[in-house]
Amino acid sequence: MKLYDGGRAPNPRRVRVFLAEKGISLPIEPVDLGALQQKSPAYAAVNPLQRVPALVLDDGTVLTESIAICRYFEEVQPDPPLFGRGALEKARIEMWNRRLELHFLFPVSHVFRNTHPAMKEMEVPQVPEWAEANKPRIADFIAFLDNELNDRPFVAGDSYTVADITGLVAVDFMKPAKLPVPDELTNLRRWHAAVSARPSARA
Ligand SMILES: N[C@@H](CCC(=O)N[C@@H](CS)C(=O)NCC(=O)O)C(=O)O
Repeated sequence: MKLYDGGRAPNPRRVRVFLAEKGISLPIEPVDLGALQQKSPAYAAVNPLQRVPALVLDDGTVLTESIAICRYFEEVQPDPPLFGRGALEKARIEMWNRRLELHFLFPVSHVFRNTHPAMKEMEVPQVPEWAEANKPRIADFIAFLDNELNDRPFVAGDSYTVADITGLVAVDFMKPAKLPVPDELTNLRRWHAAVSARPSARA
């Protein structure tokens, strides 16, 4: 088994944090996105979509999509349960993870990819107007999230879940995207400090 990783890029980091929370370690093969190694014929043979992460199982099966990879490991090693247990809890965690992906991580990624000079060869064409269009959506969503975090310690409830991982990675990715986290979002800041203090956040 081998995990193709992408260093500081947010989606591979989601998988690394997830694995750290599970206490799972496996061989990691770095893919140098800065050198566009994801577009090399060797890596394109692994993932024709030329994106990381990708997990290759011992029988040669390739899994891509961060959450699909996380779900695989959740089934292989259910503890701690990061996608929840029982119908309602699983649905609530899925809801929050999707909300954070669609309304937070992906928009932050659009801002970064469409404005940062280092992304010129990956995001073709870069559309700065699309970055601008996403900025107020991000601001609205983090204000909403801040309000939600008023009455619970974690995004989806009382326990740390995959939704917190998506949120942690999204907040951290705001920095290179040059997006501010307003001081007044005190619940968001408290939650971010707590999830950042977990050893898994260093993954
Ligand atoms: N939906 C995919 C997204 C994968 C993705 O976009 N990965 C980025 C790094 S965060 C990438 O490989 N970018 C390379 C490129 O755009 O050429 C997932 O969740 O894993």
